[in-house]
Amino acid sequence: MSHDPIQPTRDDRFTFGLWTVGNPGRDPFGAATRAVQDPCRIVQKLSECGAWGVNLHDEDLIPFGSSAAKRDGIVADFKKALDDHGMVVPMATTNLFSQPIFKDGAFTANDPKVRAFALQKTMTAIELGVELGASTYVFWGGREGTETDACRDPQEATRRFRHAIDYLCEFVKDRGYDLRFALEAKPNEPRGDIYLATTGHMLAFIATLKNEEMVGVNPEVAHESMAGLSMTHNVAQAMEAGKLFHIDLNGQRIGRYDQDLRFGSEDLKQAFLLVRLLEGTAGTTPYTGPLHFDAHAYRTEDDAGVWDFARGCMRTYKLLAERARGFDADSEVRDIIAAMTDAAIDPLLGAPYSAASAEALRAMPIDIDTIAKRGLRYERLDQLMIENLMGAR
Ligand code: GLT
Ligand code: MN
Ligand code: MN
Repeated sequence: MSHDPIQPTRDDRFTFGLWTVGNPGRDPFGAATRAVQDPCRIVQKLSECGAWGVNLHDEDLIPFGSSAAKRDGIVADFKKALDDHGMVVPMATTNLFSQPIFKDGAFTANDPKVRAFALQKTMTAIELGVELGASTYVFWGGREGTETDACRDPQEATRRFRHAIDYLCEFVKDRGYDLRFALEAKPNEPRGDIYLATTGHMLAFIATLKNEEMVGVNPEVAHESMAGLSMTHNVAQAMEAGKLFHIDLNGQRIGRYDQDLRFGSEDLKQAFLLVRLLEGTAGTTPYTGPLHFDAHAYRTEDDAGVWDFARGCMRTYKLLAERARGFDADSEVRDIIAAMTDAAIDPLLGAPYSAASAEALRAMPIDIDTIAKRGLRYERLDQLMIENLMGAR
């Protein structure tokens, strides 16, 4: 059999949530089109497809309200499946949105009993995640929002959310767990408006936490795109701040509901630029954490289509990584980018402020007319990217 260079392997660090490939195709307008799958079978199938790991919410594995004995049995079977199929659980999270008690939010709900229950549920779910080996814990506050802002002061919501994250950081420290938190933003859906709507909001919020170093972000392509923003810019800001703890890869068209489509199936150019950034093919520091696909197969698919979908996410990522390496090795691309450097001025701009450096900078002659007239060749650069993407280079 010939070697397939885009066949996913464990070394690629690809992961899927149980809820992603396990999505039965239910939507607000229609019932499930696929059977609910056993989590152990998902582990086996993902392993066969070449994934490295599987992520979960507490309720993806343990049905809400299960007895302690039932829970322990499920966990034992799941651990065995992980071992049998060489799979890991790098990330875990809490379902704080499905149960009706969370209709007004979880950590930000007005009823203190709901907030207390959200903390109880999360502490139990953190124990489960740690037991399964997770080192990242995601917080996606899908219900932390409003339809009517008359119900609470949004400033109070921020304070409540901060209290919950501060409290849970202390819980993790108290237990001595090796666990970091990753906050995931979304602008709306299922609530009319969700607090801390984008990754940028999350980064600003994290700077106000007591254990700031334990908390980073989990940006999702679909969620940043729903807000009309550039996923690549937002991920880059998180990387530059040392805060990209996790990532949710999928596909989305701007202006729609949260589509969670197969990675790279929409806006191929943005997907390419994102992979280029994550892989650091332009010479920047790469992201080395899990590459998680938070997406699901079209509702039209049967079981076979689900695994086509999963393989598609991983194969597209690998193809884009290969394309990005080719693009950044292309001498014409390198020449266009290198033309922006200036050996005389770069060292001066790189130096910290001093009275002497400021004087040197201010004395530097700059021919503004020539610079303003010069074409930057970005049209050619973008065309090179498109031709590279289309396999013409
Ligand atoms: C839910 C949501 C995702 C989050 C998951 C983690 S659950 O499917 O749509 O974006 O990442 O809670
Ligand atoms: Mn989504
Ligand atoms: Mn997500």
